[in-house]
Amino acid sequence: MGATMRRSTQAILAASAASMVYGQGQVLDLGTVDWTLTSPNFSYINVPGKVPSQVHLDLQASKVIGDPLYALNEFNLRWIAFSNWTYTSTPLTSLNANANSTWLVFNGLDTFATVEFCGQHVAATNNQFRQYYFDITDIISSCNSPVLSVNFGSAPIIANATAALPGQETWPWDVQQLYEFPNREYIRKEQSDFGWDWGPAFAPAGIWQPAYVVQLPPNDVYIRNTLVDVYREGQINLLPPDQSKDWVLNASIDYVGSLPADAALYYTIRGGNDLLDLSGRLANLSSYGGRLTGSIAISSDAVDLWWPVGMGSQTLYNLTLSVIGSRNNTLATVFKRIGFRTIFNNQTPVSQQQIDLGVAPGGNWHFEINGHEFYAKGSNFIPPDPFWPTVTKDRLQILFDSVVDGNQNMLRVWSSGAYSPDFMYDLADEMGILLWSEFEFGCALYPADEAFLENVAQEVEYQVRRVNHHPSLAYWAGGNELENLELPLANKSDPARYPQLQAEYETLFLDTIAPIVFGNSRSISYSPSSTTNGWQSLDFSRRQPITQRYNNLTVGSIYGNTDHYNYNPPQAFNMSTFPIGRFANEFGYHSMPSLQSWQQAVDPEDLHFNSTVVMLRDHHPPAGGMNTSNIYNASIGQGQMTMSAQLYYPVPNKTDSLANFSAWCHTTQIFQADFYKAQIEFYRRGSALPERQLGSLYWQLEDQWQAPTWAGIEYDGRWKVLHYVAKDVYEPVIISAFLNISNHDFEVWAVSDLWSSVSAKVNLTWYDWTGKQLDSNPISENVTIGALNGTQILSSNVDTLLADHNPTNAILAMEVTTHGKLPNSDTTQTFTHKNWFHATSLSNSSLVDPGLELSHSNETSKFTVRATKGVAAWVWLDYPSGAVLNFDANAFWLLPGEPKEVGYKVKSDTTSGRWVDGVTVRSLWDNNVR
Ligand code: BMA
Repeated sequence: MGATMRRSTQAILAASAASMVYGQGQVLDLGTVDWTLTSPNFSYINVPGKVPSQVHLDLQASKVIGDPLYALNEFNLRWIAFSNWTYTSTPLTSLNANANSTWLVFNGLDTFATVEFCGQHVAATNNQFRQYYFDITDIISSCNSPVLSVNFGSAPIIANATAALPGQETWPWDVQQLYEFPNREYIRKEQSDFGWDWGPAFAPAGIWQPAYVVQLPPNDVYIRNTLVDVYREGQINLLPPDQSKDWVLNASIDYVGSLPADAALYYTIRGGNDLLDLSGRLANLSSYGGRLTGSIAISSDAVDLWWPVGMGSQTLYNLTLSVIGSRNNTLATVFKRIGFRTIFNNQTPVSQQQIDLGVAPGGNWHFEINGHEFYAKGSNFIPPDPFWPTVTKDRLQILFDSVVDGNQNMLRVWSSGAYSPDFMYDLADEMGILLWSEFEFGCALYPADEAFLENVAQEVEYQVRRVNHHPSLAYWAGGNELENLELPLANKSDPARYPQLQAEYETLFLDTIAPIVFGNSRSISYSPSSTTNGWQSLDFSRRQPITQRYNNLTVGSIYGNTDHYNYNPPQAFNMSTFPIGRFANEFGYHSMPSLQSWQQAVDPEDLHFNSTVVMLRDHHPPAGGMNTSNIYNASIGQGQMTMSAQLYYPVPNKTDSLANFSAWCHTTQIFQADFYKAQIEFYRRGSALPERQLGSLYWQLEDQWQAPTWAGIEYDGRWKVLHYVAKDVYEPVIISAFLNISNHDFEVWAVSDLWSSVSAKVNLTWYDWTGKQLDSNPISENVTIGALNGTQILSSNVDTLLADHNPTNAILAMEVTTHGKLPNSDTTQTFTHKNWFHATSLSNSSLVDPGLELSHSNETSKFTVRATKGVAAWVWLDYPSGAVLNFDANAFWLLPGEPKEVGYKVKSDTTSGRWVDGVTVRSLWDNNVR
């Protein structure tokens, strides 16, 4: 019998990329019933509650509190986190008291919940990231009033109590990064809920994920989670898959209820370019512990590959899995959308063949998609809101549009937020964004007692199985920066205890997590720490195969990935401080959001660079505790932004205080973008150097509130200077200059991440600031740029090049143009990239008024910008509040006379198009204008 799809199920499939239908069972979505929210601490609070939701959101909806993100409400609302909260349902009268079995299924409880049904205790929970399911059959059978109540204890208070338990683990004082609420490492709750250096600390509570009551007849099941693993025959995590092999599809469902002994698992796979239509019964069926598993082989020729954006199409297939009972009846059906791809994180030793090609010895550290190396271009994703229930698919769609518009193909989903919702992976599957995913541990060491490990094991098992089918899932890492930061700190502070602390780290991240990842998935690579020197050896006869390299390094060899934070402004553009590694997975510097964002969050009288409210929203360096007068640390962060702006750019000193604030905010964004640009160019050039550098993921993609942070996209979706500049240097083919600030050696390189070699035309021309061409050795030549490689265009010394010119009045315009094809594309495209080099910092350069002019055409829906008097540096189109959009280009440079047409993409608009009239243009020169 083939599992046929019924009409109703097709409709469901269209509505959602992963949904379920059931046999005769009944599923009550607890989001559809009425709830009240009360607190034993505050008898006067009794407001409607929601599922899924969190207490702060429900209190805000009932106007008990204002916007938590406004001004200093973060501090004013601490009382919510220190209180207990109860969600109580109306009587669930639609339930059947005589069902054969009744289950409560919570996809997420945040965090310390006591669940009662019909006035009886059901269970207590202690992990935000686990799915909990409870058999309440007995309770409902003798129930007068089927009321469900979920009482949440205060997470900060429970964390403190857990830390104080006798015999509890402790660590050297400086290892555990303290943000605001302490002791986050003892509990399994979103770590940034306790504060982080880019966000507020609310420690929210609530039924934050969908929840259900499931009622089943005898011999029926409810699928609570599904694993689908698609891999090449013989594939083993951490080793390169053989691309000539057929595919294996392994499917495994977790259910509640009772499965008939002869139940079978059927599949259909439909879709793709050739309208594939496969169906049948899964082989190798096994049933154990509430889990039914089977697999099939799929011919490699039968399916099209899934590729990340810019490397091919994102072909997806609809998979239906049906549990079929003894009478050929369908007990339950689940839909998953899948893709056929291998994504491999290559940490293998550099081979002799690679060395012969010029790669430095050591370990590889890069990704390969379907057997191909590629350059990973992207950033780090943080939780887009302090309150996850507000994060909808539509909201993420806007953000992910910006990811793709920004020429990014990979996000590192940072590891101390929450596991990404399925709809986030769905979007990434459709848009071709690879999601490097992580387990939620960061900037601390963690306990390794049995109860903690068991709790983590349950969490990891659920999450790995839940998301493994998404082709966008690229990688699993254990935690944030543990290997390069926390372990060395522990070693330094307490060398005697270090072996024990490292062993505990390995117990958690290798012995506990790795076997669960590898036991469920053969398609995804895993590493215990985000930043790492990689593995030293693998032994597949062991329960987990990895021996980490740590600092067993050979001089002259290069290992692992890198991060780079340097808050000493004079060193920002000193290339010798940039790390040389195989892959840059974090680097950054903070900047202010725009005036428009500040106005959403701060009263007009607080709109000053160092007003108390602005400063108390700067959490870098971390506040270091609950003291709300953390103004000292904030002043360090504000100072870093001020100093870097002063050092490198003309300093705004405008008479209008709001205009001055806005110009200052903007100048900190220019420095940020400039600093990231220098690093991205350096890393990308590394693809042509012995480090064979193959990735740049900067810190951080987006904001979760309006504050000074590392983000390139502000809270409402507005792009900072950084996101535009990253878009520009993430173009496939770029041209860049490299200055050694010590001896003034100077190089220009063209770099390409296309998969075939291209011939390119390059032009290098020196100008003065009025736009007059200097006679200093213009270059116009044709070069070849190798596949995923770079070509040096010029190697010289700036002092020699500008011997006859004043370096403060000399700028180099660079341009590369090539015709080539994106990977797996038949279409030849023109790739052009322009770049600028200034020999002295812009604060010391002879800037002139470029006489910028701006016009807009309603016909073409484009702006035209023109410099009429001189070279314009960092030309910036600004638009008013009320709309969110991005221009095709921004923060560019212009020669006089050269018109630049700029289109735009509107993401949201409450101004009925009137924002167009409010668009202004400025350049760095405007900082000099009072
Ligand atoms: C790295 C990250 C984050 C942090 C960021 C900025 O350490 O991993 O934990 O927010 O830098 O400090």
